[in-house]
Amino acid sequence: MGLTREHDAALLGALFSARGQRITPQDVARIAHLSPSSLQQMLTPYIDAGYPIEFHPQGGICLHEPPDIWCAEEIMGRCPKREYSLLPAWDPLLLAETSSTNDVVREQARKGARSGFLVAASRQTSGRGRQGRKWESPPERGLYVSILLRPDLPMTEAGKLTVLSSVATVDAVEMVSGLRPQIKWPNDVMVGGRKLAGLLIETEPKAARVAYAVIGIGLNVRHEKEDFSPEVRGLATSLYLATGHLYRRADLLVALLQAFEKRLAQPFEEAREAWTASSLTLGQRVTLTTARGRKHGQALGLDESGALLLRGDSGEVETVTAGDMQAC
Ligand code: BT5
Repeated sequence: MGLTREHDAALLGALFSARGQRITPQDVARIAHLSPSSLQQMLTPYIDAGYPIEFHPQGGICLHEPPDIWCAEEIMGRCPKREYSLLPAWDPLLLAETSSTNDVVREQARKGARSGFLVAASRQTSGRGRQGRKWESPPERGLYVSILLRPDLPMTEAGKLTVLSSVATVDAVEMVSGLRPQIKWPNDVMVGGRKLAGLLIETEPKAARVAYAVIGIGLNVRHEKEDFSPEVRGLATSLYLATGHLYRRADLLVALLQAFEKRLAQPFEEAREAWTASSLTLGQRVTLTTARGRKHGQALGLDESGALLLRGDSGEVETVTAGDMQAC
């Protein structure tokens, strides 16, 4: 590896921005601020890891379409901090296997990790949904990622994070595949009526404000039908099943981080509008199952804090912050 992780990241970022095209070593060196002579040495570990980087005999260097591999330097190099970003630079930790990426990030958050720290794993052995439900996380099929944020928000507005994160997930899927999924309140990302992704957002309060939030996203990327259990198979889909194309998980992670950075920097109103435009259930009659029982009514939209507005059968409008929704 090179002098620092940042040098390597800049180099991979430069190669990815010219993906599939031949560029001169001088160009790469100029973008990544490296001497041409150090390039080959720096790139060897990445070539050994499986990145198809070719050095041409007459000079020039090319990154061919890479397989579904990733490394932190790729993610860092392709997601440099944007000028408008409210976050420090992304700090990815990529694991082959873990229990739940949300648990790893929570543990690091308690130890003081900063906003922008994130963990992605190729496999989770105890991937979680809400209320103790399971998130099926077979190896190298899905993107299982948790992002640490330390937003300056009162707990009463924590619902905004679900809205922002759902919209960023939809943006990322569209950026990579051209497919624009729909959002089913509160945390499902759907394609053709099936669940493509789910979000698990865990917030830690401190004096009525959000001390930190862990944004967990599970996105089904390369699953075949048999990769889902029989119970989930009929309800779930993957980008492969929906499009016939095997996308790289790293490309989706990069798109997700870029979308996140953009949405976080925007006024919440823009995310709310995007959410409304992508909503599967707005305007419909729905049944909500909440901790306080079942409610029927019409889903009207989101309020300024990100909570759902539901018009009950007797006409009264109430705000709901958690629950499960079913179309009637
Ligand atoms: C969710 O819960 O949809 C949140 C899923 C969050 C997963 C991510 S992965 C990275 C991070 N680390 C974690 O441990 N979790 C987060 P919920 O709305 O409760 O939905 C759970 C239900 O979805 C299950 O009961 C199944 O019916 C269904 N399900 C399970 N695995 C699925 C999959 N891979 N694709 C689609 N549906 C699934």
